[in-house]
Amino acid sequence: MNKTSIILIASILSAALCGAIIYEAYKAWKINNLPPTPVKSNTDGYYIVNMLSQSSLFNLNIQLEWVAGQNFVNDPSNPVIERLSFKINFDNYNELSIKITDIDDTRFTLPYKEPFPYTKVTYEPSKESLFDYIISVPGEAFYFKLWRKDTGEVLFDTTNTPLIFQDKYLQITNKLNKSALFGLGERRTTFKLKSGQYSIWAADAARIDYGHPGEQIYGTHPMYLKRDDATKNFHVLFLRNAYGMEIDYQENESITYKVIGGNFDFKFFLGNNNPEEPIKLYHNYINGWILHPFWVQGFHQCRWGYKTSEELMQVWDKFNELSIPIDSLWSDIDYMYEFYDFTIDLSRFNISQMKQIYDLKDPKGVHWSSIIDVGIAIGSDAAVRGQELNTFIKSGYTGQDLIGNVWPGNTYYPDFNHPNSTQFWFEGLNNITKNYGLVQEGIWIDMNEFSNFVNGEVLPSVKDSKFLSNQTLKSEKSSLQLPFNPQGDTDLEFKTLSLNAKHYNEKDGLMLHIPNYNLTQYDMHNLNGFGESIATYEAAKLMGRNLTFILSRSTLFGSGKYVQHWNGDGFSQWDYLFYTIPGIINFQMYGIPFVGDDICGLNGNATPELCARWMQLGSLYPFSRNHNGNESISQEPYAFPDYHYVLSSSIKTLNVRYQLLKFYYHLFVKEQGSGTIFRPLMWSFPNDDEALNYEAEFMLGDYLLAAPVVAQGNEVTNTTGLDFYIPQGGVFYDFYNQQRYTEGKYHQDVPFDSVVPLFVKAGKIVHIQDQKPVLRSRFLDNHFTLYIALDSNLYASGSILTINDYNNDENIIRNCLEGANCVTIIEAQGKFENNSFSISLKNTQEQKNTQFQEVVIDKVIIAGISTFGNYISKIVDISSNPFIINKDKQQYDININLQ
Ligand code: MIG
Repeated sequence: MNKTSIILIASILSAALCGAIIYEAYKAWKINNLPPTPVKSNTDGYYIVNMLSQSSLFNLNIQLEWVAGQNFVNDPSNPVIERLSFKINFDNYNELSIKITDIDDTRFTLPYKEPFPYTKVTYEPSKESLFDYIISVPGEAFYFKLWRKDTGEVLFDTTNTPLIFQDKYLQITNKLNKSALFGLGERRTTFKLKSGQYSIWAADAARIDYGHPGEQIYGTHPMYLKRDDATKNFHVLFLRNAYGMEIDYQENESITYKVIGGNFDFKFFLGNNNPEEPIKLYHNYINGWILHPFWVQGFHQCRWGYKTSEELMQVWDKFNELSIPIDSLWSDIDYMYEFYDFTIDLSRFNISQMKQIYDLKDPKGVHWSSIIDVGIAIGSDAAVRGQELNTFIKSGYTGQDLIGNVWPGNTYYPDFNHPNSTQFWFEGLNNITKNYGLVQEGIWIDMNEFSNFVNGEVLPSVKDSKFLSNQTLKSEKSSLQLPFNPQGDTDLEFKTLSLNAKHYNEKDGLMLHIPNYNLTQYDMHNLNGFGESIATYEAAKLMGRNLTFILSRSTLFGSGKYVQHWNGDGFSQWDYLFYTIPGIINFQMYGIPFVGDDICGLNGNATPELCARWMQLGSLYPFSRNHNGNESISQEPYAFPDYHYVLSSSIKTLNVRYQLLKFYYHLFVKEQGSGTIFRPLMWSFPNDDEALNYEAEFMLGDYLLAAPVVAQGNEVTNTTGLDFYIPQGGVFYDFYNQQRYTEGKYHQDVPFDSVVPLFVKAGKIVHIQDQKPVLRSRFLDNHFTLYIALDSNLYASGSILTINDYNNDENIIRNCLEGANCVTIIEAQGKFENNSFSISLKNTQEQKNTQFQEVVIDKVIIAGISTFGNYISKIVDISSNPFIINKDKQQYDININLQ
């Protein structure tokens, strides 16, 4: 130990004697670390540790001071913040925050309360902290290093890398050990991230991110899940900052954050080798996610281009005639009058025809879901009302309502920080029911990045032009000169609003209020869709909805508390089909597990083969919707009459979805607002490195493994060779024929006309609907077959909801949510005795407050009965004397004749 450290510790001790309790003392070692090499002249300099300002039981606060180098040039438009505070907060033994701010903490920060993330846990004193750290000694160049005490795994290490903290440019580097990283959304890319530069800046775009700046898409999720190669432990690191940023990632080497505002506010969540643990902690931090109504779990048909109610009627008729299961038929922007929000074009949409399709009392009736764009058409009633309520974003040039241009021509954009915006939005949405008598049960909020067909805004001089040509654009240059562009060559105002546009910023701001601050789009851009999500949710509540379904394209950390999501626009191409899987998995981590992707693709034309494969895969998406672009050829399941396999496999695969519909929904209910549903293999097999390479396979909960075909096959044989993998130590049984699969690689020829290869994990029980086919979720009864996949101890377990009315939101809320619980655990134990085999079933309530309605088990499928090294399966019909679950701790024995 050198002299400086001794002095330091002595001073801490004397502070302790003065009454402060030192829990985590300032740990500093002098390691001759050199000041980092400057990157630019205005970063010639470095921060030194100045002094320890505070140390208490749960936090440590250190001051940093800027030391300018010889070539330092301070940029007055983007000055270096000379004195910083570096704070560590020990939130719990497995949660820690690190915050670097200006010394007085006056910069833009998202409030530490809802709707933004905040720490809810309190320190559990009985648990020893998993964190350990060092910080450089006073007078030395600043660095810090954080690691796991138990394994030594480094979690953050800034040694010898620059810390830059200017007004509009922040940079910090974390050196990485050998590891895999997932997350950093939103983008369409592989699940395991490759080295690259990843932008975060909400953008309306259909593309794949190959790791170049500007390839990101709609949402803001600066979190990653990291798997340490050596220990196979997982943790989540979240950067609590919604500014535009670029994240440079070098696999196994480093990750550098380059952010254009706010603070560095990092939060760590540690887990062991079950990734679900840190993810659940993260979800809890971002306020969890909400449950959707049951019907939403069904199949949805949509397209951009159902231009009349007659056309909707034809689609509906086709689904009915061909017995294709469906719960919702959607309306894209076509239904509106001149693309005006909150209107229906009555010349094309006949209300009585609509009411017939959407009459839920008719067994054939379906739910109406429809789109709302964020831009409010100038000239529409809504625009008048919005101006009355003074609720639009203001131009930074004119001070008047900012004018953009979207489908209806020129538009205003609601400022969802304005206190009147909730009322405005509620009135608009409510007008649809009030004026037309139709209930928009699924509310689809689109273009909410906010998307704009002109860059920035429309100048007042061209305000009256309805459709603008490129020449009328404001200017090529952004309204602000930026020291750094996180989108690379793409201007930040590209297809969105001017950065200098003004937001409401008074004490009663709905999302936030930053005192003495000029609040603009620069600060708020990534919050646009989030604000609209909250307003839509509030409006739905004001309209009396219980469980809500709001499908939002743009999301922020914490959006899952208000909305669900689909992954936006893609192309009808094989690579896009594959990328839907990592896309859906990513949103599990981002806390919006009910997510889907356009089945058969949006842009371009789907081929019959692609569409069949997409229907097969898509039937297992949490949110399962076939959706098409305006220009594309039809792609409903029946749209390829010359290729009958599209229809026939769609019906088969949707029948499987509906057989599993209550099981699938139960996975969401069981998680109680945090955690994941649709998972990579790695989640269930964290120790198997090979499993990381099979990104096209996924698991539903820890129960079912799916191996969809995502590549083109042979048009002569109408089959595709599928290679799939059963992870190490895994035993699975084919969902359809109970064939046994153990660890290893498999190859199968899968006909175009088929369902997704699906396997039940040994040791698990899956409940399947007996009834078949069921064409609407609301007609599913409460009779089930239990698929019991025995493990090597002849044991299996699962769970089931103990409610019998899934269609009644209030029933679900009362019995399953809000402090109630409706999950009962089902266990099965097999036993050989003399020459017979028996299975004993029993159920146990998951929590004391489990409510019991009636569930009937009238069939069991038992896989994995081992006799002399052979595995056999049995299907037993017990409907004459069913296992009726209506209270806790029931037992039911089945004797099985193995002859
Ligand atoms: O500028 O409403 O992502 O699903 O069909 C395109 C038309 C606007 C984008 C959505 C897409 C929707 C389309 N919309």
